[in-house]
Amino acid sequence: MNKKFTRRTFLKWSGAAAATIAAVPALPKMISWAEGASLEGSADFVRSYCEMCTSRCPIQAKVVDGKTVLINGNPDWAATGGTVCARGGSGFSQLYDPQRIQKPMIRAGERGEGKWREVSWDEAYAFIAEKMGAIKTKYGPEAMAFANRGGTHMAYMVTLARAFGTPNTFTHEATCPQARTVALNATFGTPALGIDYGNVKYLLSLGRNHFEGIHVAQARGVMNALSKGGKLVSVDPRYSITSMKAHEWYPIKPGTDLALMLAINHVLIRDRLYDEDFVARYTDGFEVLKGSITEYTPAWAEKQTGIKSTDIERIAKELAGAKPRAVVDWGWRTQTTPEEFELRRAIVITNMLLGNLEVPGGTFFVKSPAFINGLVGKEVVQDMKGWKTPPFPAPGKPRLDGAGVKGQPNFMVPPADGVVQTIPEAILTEQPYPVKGWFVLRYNPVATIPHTQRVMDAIKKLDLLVVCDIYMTDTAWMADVVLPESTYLERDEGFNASHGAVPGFTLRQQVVKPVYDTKPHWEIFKSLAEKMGLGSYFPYHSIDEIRLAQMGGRADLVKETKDKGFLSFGFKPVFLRDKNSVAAFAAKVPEAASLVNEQGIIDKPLLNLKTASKKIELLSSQAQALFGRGVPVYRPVKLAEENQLFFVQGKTALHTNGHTHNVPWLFDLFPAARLWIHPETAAKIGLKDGDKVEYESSTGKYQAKVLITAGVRPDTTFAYFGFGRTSPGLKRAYQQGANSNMVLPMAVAPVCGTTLQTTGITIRKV
Ligand SMILES: Nc1nc2c(c(=O)[nH]1)N[C@H]1C(S)=C(S)[C@@H](COP(=O)(O)OP(=O)(O)OC[C@H]3O[C@@H](n4cnc5c(=O)[nH]c(N)nc54)[C@H](O)[C@@H]3O)O[C@H]1N2
Ligand SMILES: Nc1nc2c(c(=O)[nH]1)N[C@H]1C(S)=C(S)[C@@H](COP(=O)(O)OP(=O)(O)OC[C@H]3O[C@@H](n4cnc5c(=O)[nH]c(N)nc54)[C@H](O)[C@@H]3O)O[C@H]1N2
Ligand code: SF4
Ligand SMILES: [Mo]
Repeated sequence: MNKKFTRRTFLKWSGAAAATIAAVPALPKMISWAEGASLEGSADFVRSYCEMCTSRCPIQAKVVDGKTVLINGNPDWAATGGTVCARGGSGFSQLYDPQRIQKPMIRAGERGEGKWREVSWDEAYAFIAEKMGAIKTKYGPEAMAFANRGGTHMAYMVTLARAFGTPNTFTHEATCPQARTVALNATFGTPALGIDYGNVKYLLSLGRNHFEGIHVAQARGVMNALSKGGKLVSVDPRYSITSMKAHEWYPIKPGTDLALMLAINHVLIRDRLYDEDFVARYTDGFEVLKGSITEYTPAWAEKQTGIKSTDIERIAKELAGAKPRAVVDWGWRTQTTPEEFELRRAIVITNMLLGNLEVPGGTFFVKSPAFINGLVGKEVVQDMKGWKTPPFPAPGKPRLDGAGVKGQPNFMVPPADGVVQTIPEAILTEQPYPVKGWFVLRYNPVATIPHTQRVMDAIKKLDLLVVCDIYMTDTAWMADVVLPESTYLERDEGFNASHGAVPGFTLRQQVVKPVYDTKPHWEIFKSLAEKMGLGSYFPYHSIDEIRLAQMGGRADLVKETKDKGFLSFGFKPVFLRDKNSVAAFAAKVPEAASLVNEQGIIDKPLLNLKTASKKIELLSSQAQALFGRGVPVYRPVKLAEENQLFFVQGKTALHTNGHTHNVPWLFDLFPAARLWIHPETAAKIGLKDGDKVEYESSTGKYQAKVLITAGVRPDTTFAYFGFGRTSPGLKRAYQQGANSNMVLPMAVAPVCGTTLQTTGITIRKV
């Protein structure tokens, strides 16, 4: 495949199959608004933020007679324009779903048999406290692992874990953006950077699927850029909705993006198209980088990627022509190859060669209160404080995954996130030590960590699995105790950091009273800790107390946020290398005026980074010293055997990861994903559209129907992620559509510790 696709040529080329490309199922059934709610009566509007995915967009919910009837975006939140996506708008379908977990439950039969005993909250806490106590006595506290998706739940979970004495707390990040995080850290000494999508002139996306992997503010940013004449180039082995909206689509061979980026860097450096002043002033290691890319010519990259060398040359030149408002998206879900650290580093380096840091339409450091206060050397913006707890006991053993542990392969992985897929390995192998208990919160590892069977086998070996969720998920189905949390529409919470080019916080507020016998996480953790004799670590009594502590006692800020749904500090977006925004910043914060240099910019922080050289490290001194990976180098990877097809996944606009497939409205919109297969490949296997197939990798197999479409490379298959659920407790979604993680292998990528979500499969008709 060596073709450039514009929208036009694509449609010509794909012929009749084009009609099936979008793969979005037929028109939705009409479903009535929140059952039983009348649209008459008094309406209230409550401002909060969404949790139908972790983009966490600010919302406004309309409540009539105590029932939520409509969810919109917060009309005052400019970045989303007061809009939500289809999932956000369906929040109340989840809220009123009778298939939610309605009461705490303790397993009554064999693990995974589906027999439960409904219990009181107190009995559930007592059960967990006793089992955790027994694990601690027999194996030590580190034999308990805690995993949580991340976000506002995190502080509570980590507090309980540390008080209990285990260092083993995890987020989902190793299955999602961790390669990007580690690459940004290696380059800048911080991962807290963003992209100013709305002002970009040229955006190159390597599988950043803005219009299906949705973050409303970012998607709107890209749409704004396009409407202002910006160019979008999509590189993706399949025709995503993002590819559809792009000016050009390149169906790259899976797992070869690094070759493309190295060749782009080659052209930028070979033709001196990079920003020489920027590179000289702010970066370190350019000469080593230059020496490392000489062989990575566009002709070489064409052989790896299937993208014509002339197109690679042109894209590099167009990027340079649009600089500094030219960006290569560093991606979100970074799981395409085991060489993901190198790929994300190469992308970050391209951006720095384009000199796009701290300018509108480029990349920027997130302006958290800590960043701004640190910059001006004084507190000018309120930051979160939190409550004081007694000191935690020192953990007796290091983390089981070695994240942040000197001398370990996962040293560069932030220990706050860890390498979550090592939990099942540790349970099964008892290495580096036995793990006997797993506390899982707002997280569904059975559905979302590759090699499902291995995760299930590990769970079967546990003494205790606690799951706190809203649905009887694939993981909850295997638990000893299930704790039903109130949904985001039923609970109050503390502040949520929502910083970007300006600092800001959002606030979750209860929209309606809990429908079932459920509780918010901050109450669950406090009660559980009290049962375990660890109550002093959770000294608050109410949500108001938590919020006030977070805002350093500023009742006025709490009130303002309750009313508006968010707290902003009246800043315009701050880009430190842009004269206009620096002038606006200095006018608002007089302390900043002395930092402005003769060019009218503030670049002190860019010359004082937390890297060894204090500069932007094109050559990462840390990755060089530890792993000999200072600059990105191409190591070919084998993702599929010769007789196999690549299997890749992506998000659908209508569902979230392993979360929403059982939500009534969303299930009705998209109940079951099919396996995409190219017409030529289908013909070779003798498949018709809609045929049922078995697909098999060296890890496992599964069955699903096929969708025959020219929107995928002939050597590749694609499925929307999150279908094919294993929990009979999800009565709608159970076994509907193509499962992904049944066939994906367990992997830990070098340096960044990410999983791998590409593999090779064979297909046969059943
Ligand atoms: N509607 C919706 N929105 C979401 C989510 C959701 O589940 N649903 N989840 C949220 C989360 S957690 C995340 S991480 C983000 C994810 O946001 P993205 O990472 O932008 O979304 P994905 O669809 O997972 O994007 C992966 C794309 O990469 C392509 N791809 C696969 N292999 C390769 C390869 O080797 N090279 C290239 N260039 N492309 C490849 C896939 O075909 C797919 O189109 O979305 C967030 N927003
Ligand atoms: N093969 C393959 N694997 C993947 C991916 C892929 O594309 N392909 N995508 C990866 C990505 S990008 C990510 S981010 C992960 C995501 O996987 P996870 O981190 O597991 O995240 P989700 O599936 O979004 O949500 C986790 C759980 O949170 C529960 N939940 C929702 N709201 C609440 C709440 O208010 N309280 C509580 N207690 N629980 C709640 C949901 O019911 C769900 O069970 O999966 C990864 N795994
Ligand atoms: S992207 Fe959609 S589902 Fe996710 S938080 Fe925003 S509105 Fe909610
Ligand atoms: Mo993700």
